[in-house]
Amino acid sequence: IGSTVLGYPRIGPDRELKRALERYWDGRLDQAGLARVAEDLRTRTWTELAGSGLDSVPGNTFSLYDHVLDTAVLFDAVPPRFRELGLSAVDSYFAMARGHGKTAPLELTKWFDTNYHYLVPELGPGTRFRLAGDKPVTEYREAAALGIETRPVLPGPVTFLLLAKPEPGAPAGFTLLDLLDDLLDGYAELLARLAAAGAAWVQLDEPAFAADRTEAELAALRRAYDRLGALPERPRLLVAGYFGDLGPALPVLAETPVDGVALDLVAGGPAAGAAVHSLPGLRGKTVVAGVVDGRNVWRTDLEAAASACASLLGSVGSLGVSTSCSLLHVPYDLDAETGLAPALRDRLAFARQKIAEVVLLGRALTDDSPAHSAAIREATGRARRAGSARSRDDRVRARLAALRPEHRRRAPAAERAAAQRERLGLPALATSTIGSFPQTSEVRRARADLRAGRIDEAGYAERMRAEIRRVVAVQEEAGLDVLVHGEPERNDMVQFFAERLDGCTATEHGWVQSYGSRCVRPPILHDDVSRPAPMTLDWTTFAQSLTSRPVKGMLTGPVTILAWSFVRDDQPMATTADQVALALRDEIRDLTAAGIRVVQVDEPALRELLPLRAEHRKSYVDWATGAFRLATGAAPATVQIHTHLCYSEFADVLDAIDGLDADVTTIEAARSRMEVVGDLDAAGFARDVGPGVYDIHSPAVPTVDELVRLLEAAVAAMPAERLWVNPDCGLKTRRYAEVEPALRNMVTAARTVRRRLGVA
Ligand code: THG
Ligand code: ZN
Repeated sequence: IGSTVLGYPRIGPDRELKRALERYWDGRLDQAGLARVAEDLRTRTWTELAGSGLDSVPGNTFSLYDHVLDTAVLFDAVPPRFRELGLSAVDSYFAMARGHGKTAPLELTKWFDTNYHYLVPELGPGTRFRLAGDKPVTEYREAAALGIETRPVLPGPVTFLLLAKPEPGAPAGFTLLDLLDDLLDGYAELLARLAAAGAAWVQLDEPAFAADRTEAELAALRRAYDRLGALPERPRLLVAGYFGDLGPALPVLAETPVDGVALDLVAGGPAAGAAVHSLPGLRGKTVVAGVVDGRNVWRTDLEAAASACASLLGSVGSLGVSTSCSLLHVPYDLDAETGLAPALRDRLAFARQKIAEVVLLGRALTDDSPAHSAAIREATGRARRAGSARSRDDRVRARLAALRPEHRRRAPAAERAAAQRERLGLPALATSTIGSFPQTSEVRRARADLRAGRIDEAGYAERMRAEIRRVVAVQEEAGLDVLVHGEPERNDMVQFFAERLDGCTATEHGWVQSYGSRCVRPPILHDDVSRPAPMTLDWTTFAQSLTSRPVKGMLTGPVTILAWSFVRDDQPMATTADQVALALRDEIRDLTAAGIRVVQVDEPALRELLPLRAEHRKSYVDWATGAFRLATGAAPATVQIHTHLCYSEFADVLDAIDGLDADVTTIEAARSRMEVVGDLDAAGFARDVGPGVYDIHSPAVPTVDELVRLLEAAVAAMPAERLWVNPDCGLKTRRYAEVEPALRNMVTAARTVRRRLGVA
């Protein structure tokens, strides 16, 4: 295999696919037009990868929406509700991704611990896999016609099953892995077709084995690759396990007849490489060393990477070199980023630059000519000099060094609750919202006008204040108890803060696919972080000046800022998180000094960063909750700290949520009919909870009756005095025409239930 990458971005260097998809969905582009954009992107990708000097070019990395959905459709795992729609193939595919009329889409969920989201296949005892499509074969042939040999990449069969979920109504005894043999028939047929088309290698991704797995799951891995490896007509098989150390899965794979394994030596750490030496099964196989970080933006220390590769040489049949995982998680090209400070730019590598690093490493490994080692030495010297030019902020360092446990500790929760009751005077079942209000076209236009220089800062601020006046008026009219300013001034809840912190840089073109056509631009946390000036104070105090009701200060928490950024890798995450936390702590101090009585610190990503292996869990929960408590720890007992989490399955993070020690936690609950409230209470969670009473992802306006029923379910599970009433999440993506009646109904429902309970 030589030098390769495990995968590549597909949204397009200028987000061509995003724009084509959105035009197609709007009816402004036809199927042929969409297909032309897709084909053009594939051609450009293959041409670039082949032209860059990689020995092996990955194929089938293109997707119109998501590669897991592609695989489900490929093997005909299409739930009946989509078949019944009678749509064309491509529209049926998009219906699974986005829903169609009243037909709900597949669930979208996190791709391991990255910021990418995949669609969860729904499988049941009646699922009959069969090879129903030919995307990997067609794309293999398409590349071959351009003279480019590719290595088709697909999720492996075991990871595919482990990422799926039982369809609604599946019987209790149903196990996804029961479907393995049937699915392997489909993979076997596909491999035969790829072999017939001429494919020399196929890459099957099994990242699920970077997480803890049961014996049964390891046995399934063995069965799968014993079976696929034994096929008479097949391409060579490369099994890729990334996002961590494969642990006990590596010995399993080493004993199967697969031809190669790709290891993540970045996330897997030194243990991942060391394991190779003790496995005689690998001596006859290709081992692809993933030494270039595929999901962060730092330049590689090539000398260190080359020696990590070299240390494997005696223990493997043939050595390849690669990125640690697919480059899907980094932006395309650093060269597009013209506004970066040169000292920062010298430290960075995006997808295109990482390919060049892999090529250089591959050449040095296969040919120890002095020219190659000189090139490695020169690049390493440059990367190391750039890295050491990092600016140190001694003030921040001194503050970190002086931290004591009491900085992360507030007054006891009961004492705080009493002080806040007294100061805020809120009723039971107090009503509020999560923070953002609709981002109207006027708000977006104001931002564009500011960027284009059509208005100045003062003109922009005036337009934002006008929007805040409207947001406050809407809430007073609806009768909400705790108000927000609506966040019209924020583009993205992480980027907004990144743009205002020192040590942190937002990019202009660094788009990374989040799901489907949606992208984010993760900021880069590159130096010691500090807050040069208040970030949210003016907007919040302006809103508070308009009303006597409490207005919440709105901040993004340290864990979420890290989770949705590219974070420096030269110090522990915990240290960077504490630096961000200190900046937020100062912000909270300013807010409370200005009379703000409630501050919300959102941590929607708390769960996303949970380590894949249980052994790393405790240290994560410790630093994550520690950073949150450092951010909020200076708030007096009379100041109420809220937090918001964007999901309802928190059984596995309950200790972390508890560890945040927030006074009020708002969560998603409407779709689970408030079940989570009882779960929280049963688990001994003793502080206030705001279960979302309606789903903001839908434009439907909830009726008062519906809301009353949900609230009654909630008060049956937890005392009304500890319950809050709020929507599921922010209202940014909704329209005022939906938001106004929904909030009015929500307040009416809360008042109705208060009356019935006889509580004030
Ligand atoms: N911000 C960041 N990361 C995130 C989220 C976020 N990761 C998880 C989750 N939220 C992902 N969800 C979304 C939802 C919407 C969009 C992106 C990710 C989105 N993006 C716009 C687009 O692609 O058109 C671009 C937004 C922009 O202009 O900045 O709509 O909230 N960091
Ligand atoms: Zn949310």
